[in-house]
Amino acid sequence: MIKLYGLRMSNYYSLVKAVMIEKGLEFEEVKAPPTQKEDNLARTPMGKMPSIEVDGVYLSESMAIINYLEQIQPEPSLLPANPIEAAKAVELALHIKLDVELAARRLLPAAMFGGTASEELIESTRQEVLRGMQAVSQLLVGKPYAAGDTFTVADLYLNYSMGLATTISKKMFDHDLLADHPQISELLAMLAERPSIAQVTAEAAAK
Ligand SMILES: N[C@@H](CCC(=O)N[C@@H](CS)C(=O)NCC(=O)O)C(=O)O
Repeated sequence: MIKLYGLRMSNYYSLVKAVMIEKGLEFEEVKAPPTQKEDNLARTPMGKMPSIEVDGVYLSESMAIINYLEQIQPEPSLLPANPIEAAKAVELALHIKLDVELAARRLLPAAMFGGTASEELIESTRQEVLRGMQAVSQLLVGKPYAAGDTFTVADLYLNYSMGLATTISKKMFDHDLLADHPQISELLAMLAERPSIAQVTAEAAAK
């Protein structure tokens, strides 16, 4: 059985967990905080969460894990069958992850853990996150899901990345990231009710 390492409070852990639920895979959750300790680094070389273990092999990075899960359990697929549509879904997921969430994360210590950030860092992050949101908005198809008519990895990254980016943006530069993107807000409301996502949310709240 697949072991999923990390903590339920992590958005990327939650994302991978939702994928396994979507695919009906059996898995065991193992509590593993992000540390630079040897055993954790063996599982996940940056010490981050999540990671999985399959037959004694460790794998980190949510996109690599999803790619593996997609191959061992192709149905239901989290990518459109058409190759270019599948690539567009991954493109959108990457822009959400790298240009919105990861950009905003630079201010995470200041926003949530009592750290400090220079005015320059706040302003450069603001500009980058807004540019990322423009890219996401340009690529987002809707109708009804992020990449088109089926639920894909793009919806998962949208669901699990926007919360953190929105919170950080509100706190650090008093900007409501979703205010100019009602289509994204509506999609997020729909995704929150999806059974896999609702289950992950409920279990994280229960601890
Ligand atoms: N690129 C990684 C990101 C994982 C990540 O940033 N995890 C966070 C928790 S949501 C973490 O472990 N942070 C602790 C750290 O940065 O040391 C992925 O997609 O899986």
